Amino acid sequence: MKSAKTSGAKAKHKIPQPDSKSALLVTDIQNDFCPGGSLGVPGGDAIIPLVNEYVRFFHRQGVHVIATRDWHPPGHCSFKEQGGPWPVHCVQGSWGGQFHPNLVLSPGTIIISKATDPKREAYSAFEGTPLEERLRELGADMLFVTGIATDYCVRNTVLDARKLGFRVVVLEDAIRGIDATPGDCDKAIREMRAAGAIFAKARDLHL
Ligand code: VGL
Ligand code: ZN
Repeated sequence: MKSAKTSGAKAKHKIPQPDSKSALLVTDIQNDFCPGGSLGVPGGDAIIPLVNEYVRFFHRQGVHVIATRDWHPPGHCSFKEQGGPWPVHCVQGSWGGQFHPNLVLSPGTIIISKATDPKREAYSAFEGTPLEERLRELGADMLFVTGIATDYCVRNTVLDARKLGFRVVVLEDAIRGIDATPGDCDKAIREMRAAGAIFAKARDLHL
């Protein structure tokens, strides 16, 4: 990133650029959320090359990189076998729970594990985790968000971040959703915008 030049075409309102008070959130890029996984999101793996670019770029800028993972114990309440809505996925220590092998995280990436309580569903990366505390320690006031799934973890994490007073930029070319009911992702995007999240693409950043 060089100096802040406003690229004429679509600078309706200025897209905030990452700085040392920003964090990049890489949400749940795990095998089970990618094609071939038990809860494979169509195109879930297709965002990985761009996510890797964002990670490299943000890391070079001194931005903190935080990777979240859905990290269920066996028998978690979100599984169908327990009466929940989902197939067994992202079980602690399993292949499906591992980050996708194509994902390249930066040295020093902070890992946040979520939904580890067998009796509680938690889509937001803030729910029952030290994420807020970590961000406050780092002095981060702005989050750039990538990952899976737009209509679950990304949505809930973004809405919580807004409630907690963080500025949020959703990197819309690096998120993918489940869309179990078609329209879920669009609805989630509307809700995130209504909550004050800004949407940006790679070309809006001075990469
Ligand atoms: C998620 C479905 C089931 C998510 C987690 O984090 O987006 N989605 N468990
Ligand atoms: Zn889950």
